[in-house]
Amino acid sequence: MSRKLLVTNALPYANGDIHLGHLVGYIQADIWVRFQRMRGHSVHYVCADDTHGTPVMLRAEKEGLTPEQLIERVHGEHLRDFTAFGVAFDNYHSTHSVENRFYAEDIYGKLKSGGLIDTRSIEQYYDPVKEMFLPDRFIKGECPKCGAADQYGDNCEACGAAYAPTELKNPYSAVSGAKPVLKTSEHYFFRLSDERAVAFLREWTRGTNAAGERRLQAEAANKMKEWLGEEGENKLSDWDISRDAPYFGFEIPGAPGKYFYVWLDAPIGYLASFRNLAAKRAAAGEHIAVEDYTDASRAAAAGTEMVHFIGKDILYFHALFWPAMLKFAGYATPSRLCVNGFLTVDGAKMSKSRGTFITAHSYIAQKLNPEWLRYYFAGKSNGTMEDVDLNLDDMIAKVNSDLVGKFVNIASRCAGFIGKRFDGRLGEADAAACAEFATAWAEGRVANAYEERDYGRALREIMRLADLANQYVNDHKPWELAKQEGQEARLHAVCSTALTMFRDLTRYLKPVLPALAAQVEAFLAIPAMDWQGDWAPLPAGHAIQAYSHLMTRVERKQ
Ligand code: B3M
Ligand code: ZN
Repeated sequence: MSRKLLVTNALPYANGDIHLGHLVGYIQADIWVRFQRMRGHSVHYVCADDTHGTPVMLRAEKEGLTPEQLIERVHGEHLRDFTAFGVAFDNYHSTHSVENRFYAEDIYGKLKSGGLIDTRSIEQYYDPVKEMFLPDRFIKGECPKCGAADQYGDNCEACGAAYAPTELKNPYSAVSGAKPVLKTSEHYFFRLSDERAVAFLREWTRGTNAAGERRLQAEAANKMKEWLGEEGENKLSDWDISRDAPYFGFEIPGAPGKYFYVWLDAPIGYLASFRNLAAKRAAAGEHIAVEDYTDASRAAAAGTEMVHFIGKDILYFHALFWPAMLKFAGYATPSRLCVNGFLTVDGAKMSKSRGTFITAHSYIAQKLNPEWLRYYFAGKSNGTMEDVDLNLDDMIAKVNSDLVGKFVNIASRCAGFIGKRFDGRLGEADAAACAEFATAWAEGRVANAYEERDYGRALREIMRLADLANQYVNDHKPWELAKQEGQEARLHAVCSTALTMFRDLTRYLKPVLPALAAQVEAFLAIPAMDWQGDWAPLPAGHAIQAYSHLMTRVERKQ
């Protein structure tokens, strides 16, 4: 049965560059999407920039731009970077859009009529010079625990303590330098502590989705248990969803001067991007039934799935607030969260001072092949929330030994003979020699690993098969057969067999290395490869194109 998937990646903030740490999750999602499509499933893959909030507002001001100008420029940069790494969204939209305002207002309105919105007064630090309330990150002062100077309002980088901004000693505004004053204002809350929400979240965490899979990885489910507490317990607090003007965002209907907090409309951006995609497709004459994905009862009937790929730092938002908001507004809830860990470089956090903070753009500007990184990250991904470590020597070794040494090498040693000696036409492949390849395909070994997002396991199986293919070539030595009299037929069969094996390996690598796979499809003169049907060798008599080099080695100096 064909699946109907809506797949999303977390929306990057519009106030910063895409870096290699971001790319872990984007590459993981893109691989999964490409794999599902090869299987014949329908996938809509969307993302957007997360544009609202104080940091964007202040950064625009600093650059002498309006927020709209800033987010437009950053949108272009982000899309450029994702495209360069082969992360191929069907739509890359913005949370500052008419679609997002529509959904935000609709969801809020429904929560309100469901009795799940409250207002209450809270006291917060206010910058009397800048005349604005200060988010925790814009208040600095001395750590109440260790006394370190210039610490942020939420936690201390020197001793790791977490605290409220009001506990800071000698606080000052990071915006104007002024001493903040406490000021009261009315805020809007989403009543997450309502027993309906708690009961629903318990059920949602435990249950399975339309595909019969668990919605959460084991580690994420454990986190949820911790947050939700024991049966009968209620550990959830209501969620503050409003911010006071000045704020770059959407004004709350019926609440002048109050804006939706950026995290309220950020995940709604998934739906907004999807709706915008549908509008673009409609203009091209194609119909996407948006409500089959967004409306709870229609989604259940249509069997659609909504799958979110996110980093582990934003699990809380996606596993608590987001499903509850959707549920009590009558929207379809997420089928699955695929949570990835952080990127470390040489075992440590990426750091600007150590020079290990690498942006996507600087990687590309260095003329490094983006598929090297896709391959490396894939090999390090196992479908869990574990961190992924980038070690450059390891990456160079993997790319050179696996991709160049094992994979590309098979084609480069056999293709020339087909061109020179057989007019570019393949002979009969030796099916018996390909037995392990046929079995691997029939058993779906690689497919199962991709499905489970255990790409490391997929690549290990692919490289095991690549070793077999190289063994085959080494055993039959086409370069020697080519020099011997009367070995024409043998040479033809050996090269054709090896190229069939090479075709298999490429097909398996295609979700990870789409550009390389496209080059191979052109070289083998075959239609775009998918993941359907029975295993069969490349047919005898099929004409291929001249071989041209597929991938170069990474040099350390690069
Ligand atoms: N912009 C934070 C982040 O990039 C936030 C994600 C929103 S996802 C709806 O990690
Ligand atoms: Zn401290």
